[in-house]
Amino acid sequence: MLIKSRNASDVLSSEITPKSVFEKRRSFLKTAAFAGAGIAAGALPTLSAYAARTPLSGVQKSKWSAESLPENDPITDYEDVTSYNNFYEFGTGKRDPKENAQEFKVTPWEISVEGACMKPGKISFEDLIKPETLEERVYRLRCVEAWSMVVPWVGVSLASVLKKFEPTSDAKYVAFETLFDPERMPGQRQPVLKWPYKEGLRIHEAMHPLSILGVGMYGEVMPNQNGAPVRLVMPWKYGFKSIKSIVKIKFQKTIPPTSWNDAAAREYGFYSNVNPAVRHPRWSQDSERRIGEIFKRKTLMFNGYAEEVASLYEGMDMRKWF
Ligand SMILES: Nc1nc2c(c(=O)[nH]1)N[C@H]1C(S)=C(S)[C@@H](COP(=O)(O)O)O[C@H]1N2
Ligand SMILES: [Mo]
Repeated sequence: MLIKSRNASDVLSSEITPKSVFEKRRSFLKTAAFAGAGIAAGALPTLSAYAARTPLSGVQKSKWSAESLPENDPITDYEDVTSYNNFYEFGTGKRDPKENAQEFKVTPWEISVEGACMKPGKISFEDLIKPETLEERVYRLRCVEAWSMVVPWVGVSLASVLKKFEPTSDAKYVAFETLFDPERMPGQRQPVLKWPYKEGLRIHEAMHPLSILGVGMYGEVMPNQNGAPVRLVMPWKYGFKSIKSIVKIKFQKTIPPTSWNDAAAREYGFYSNVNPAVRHPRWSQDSERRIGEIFKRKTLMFNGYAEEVASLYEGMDMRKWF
């Protein structure tokens, strides 16, 4: 068992939750079947415990803590982040994923890593949640539909995972795919998108220190509706780049097709960097509504991460490469 003492300054943002949420969680822990002496001391989530609200242990604080955000940028309520979702595999309504994804079994789970690399292979969910590699990253995520949220994600650096497979010089892009299983993902029985959901990044974007594979939020395993068990989190890009329930990662020389670009190329480009200056053909992108709030906020270039990522796009015309 992993017991680690921490001093007050090590406290994770996810541990400083609003009181109502904290009380709810505590009463949940009391009644949950697996609640026992081991939990607070950091029991690893086991396969059988996954479906419930299982705390993740060994999560390290990162430089992307809640304190690193401006004061007017508080963490969004757990309730809002887990009940207002886009996850078309479980329905196209914002409330559908929470309702329809509860029975979705995510164990066992493996991601196959293939293509232009020296060591193709697989990553299991257990490999990803090894304590000490997990970090809390409090990131904003902005949907192309002009709403946003601030979430204490738990994840691992995408670069650190990808490097283990030793990508070759042909690996110019990285392609990602969601699980395809219409039995378990009822939304895939409708032709709303070309299934499975696909996304892609340029290798430099994938290797950027801000890019993570998210395995949890608010100190717990990823709720099903938010993309369990593992999803991308790309905070400077529109939300749809943050592909959920990933089963395949492929290094490749050519630009990967992506679901939203396939569906509407005029509206969704490959890069999809958050950019208040470039309109969506049907609406402005210069402001956004934080879920749980009434008044709109101004949208920031690269969603507020310009200092970290602008250099990736130096010399590119962002209107052309939208
Ligand atoms: N597989 C898959 N991934 C997906 C989506 C989806 O429909 N299917 N929706 C995307 C969109 S549009 C957004 S805004 C984010 C939403 O993440 P959230 O529900 O955790 O807020 O997930 C993205 N990832
Ligand atoms: Mo989105």
